[in-house]
Amino acid sequence: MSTDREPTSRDKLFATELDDIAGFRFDANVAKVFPDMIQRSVPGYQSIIAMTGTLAERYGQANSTCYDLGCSLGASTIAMRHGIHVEGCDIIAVDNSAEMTQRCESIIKVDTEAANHKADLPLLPAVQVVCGDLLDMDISKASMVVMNFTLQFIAPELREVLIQRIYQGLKPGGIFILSEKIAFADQHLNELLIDLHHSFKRANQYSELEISQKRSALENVLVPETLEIHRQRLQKAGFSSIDVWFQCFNFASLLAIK
Ligand code: GEK
Repeated sequence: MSTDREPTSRDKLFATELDDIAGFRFDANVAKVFPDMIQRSVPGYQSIIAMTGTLAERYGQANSTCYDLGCSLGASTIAMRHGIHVEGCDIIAVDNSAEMTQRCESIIKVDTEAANHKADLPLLPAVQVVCGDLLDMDISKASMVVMNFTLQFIAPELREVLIQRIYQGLKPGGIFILSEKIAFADQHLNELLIDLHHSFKRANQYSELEISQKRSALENVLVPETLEIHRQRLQKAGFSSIDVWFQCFNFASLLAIK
């Protein structure tokens, strides 16, 4: 029997030749190998998660809510949770994959138990894990909203309204962290950075077959945009201070402050 206390399984989902490569879905198979998959696939993932905690320490406000939109197994939520040391700051973690939220719930439970043992509990933010579409989430009295590698899965035509709602839900001085796979307007650069990303995956023991089948599965499911488009959308929503704080190849993280 597998439990969330066991080490994560190795991602071998695309290791054998598939007759029909269906569009990528965050199902039970993906949820099971997710930590291994994301660390071997996203350059800088661990730094971005760790910095999410550091930013939470700075920006988490008393009597506010922090949101993790597209939480998967709750890595960003846990980082925020341990960064925040103010009273009355809770966290809402949302994902529309039931397989992800079920596992996320048990991971959060283990985290709470560990904090309990260390008597860390008094200021440890409460976490509510919600299984649902982030597009339907009410976002209000937020001091921090995190979307680590999730906007890329939202239909491009719905992104502007979502970012506007995030801006409206943030308190003054609140922060939005947006991490994404990005595209480049210059075709040569775009191809080079995709190639460098594939080299990163090869270095992490993904085979050519795994790289190419995963790429096909993500086609039209993960839609990257340029940094310029992200910046313009954030500006249009009303954010005042916007910049990239991390980039490695075609993966970047922006922060935007209200
Ligand atoms: C991490 N942030 O570990 N509503 C809710 N969830 C959604 C939606 C939606 N409309 N669309 C996609 N998702 C995490 C990693 S993974 C990134 C985020 C990746 C969820 C989807 O189910 C998945 O769990 C997550 O967004 C994206 O820091 O796999 O590249």
